[in-house]
Amino acid sequence: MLKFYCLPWSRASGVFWLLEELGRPYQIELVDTRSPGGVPESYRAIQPNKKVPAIDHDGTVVTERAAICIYLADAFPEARLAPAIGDKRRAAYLTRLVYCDSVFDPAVAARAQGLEYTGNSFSFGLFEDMVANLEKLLAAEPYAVGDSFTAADTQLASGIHFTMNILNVLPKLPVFEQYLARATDRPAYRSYQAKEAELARQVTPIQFRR
Ligand SMILES: N[C@@H](CCC(=O)N[C@@H](CS)C(=O)NCC(=O)O)C(=O)O
Repeated sequence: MLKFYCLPWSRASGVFWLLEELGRPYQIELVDTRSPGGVPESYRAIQPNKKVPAIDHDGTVVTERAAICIYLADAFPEARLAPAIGDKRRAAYLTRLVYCDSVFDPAVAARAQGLEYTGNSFSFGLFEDMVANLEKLLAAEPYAVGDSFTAADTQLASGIHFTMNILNVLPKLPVFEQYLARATDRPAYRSYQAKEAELARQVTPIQFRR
């Protein structure tokens, strides 16, 4: 049994998309982190910071988006969403998948909050360096890792989509728009979107800061 602890339109979205890509049955557990009452303390036993996403695979709990994606893509190799150990592309795959959480997300969050800092003040470095890196990468390769779609793309494309089209923090560069068009033109993306929109009706609506 695969259980997915999630909240629609949140940092759980990339994992939601990945689960649809896997094509395996899974059960959704809604965790309404936006509810005025907050998340029950009991959820800390699953996710120590009471955040989403988390998964429980046959009793094994995995938290942190990058770890969840690496775990799932390796656990279900038939979905062909990760280069196998020993494959030369594995290094770039891990680097780019983890980059989404360790550099991209915090650099965008810092920019959104108007934080002023120098490149060596935080491990994620400067927003401009992150944008330049992704622009160069996606101009050179159609996907996060070469010619094929991997679990790194569910993270990178969902992050780019949310921060560029919804938060309006990431610049709308043609290379990002073209990448999004390519990466999201997939049946699993469409089914994930439909399911997420349906679930969004059952939880506290998302509010954006102006
Ligand atoms: N480091 C976690 C962060 C996940 C995260 O920030 N989740 C947000 C979703 S937008 C959350 O649960 N926020 C609710 C809260 O902080 O109370 C990961 O990468 O999995």
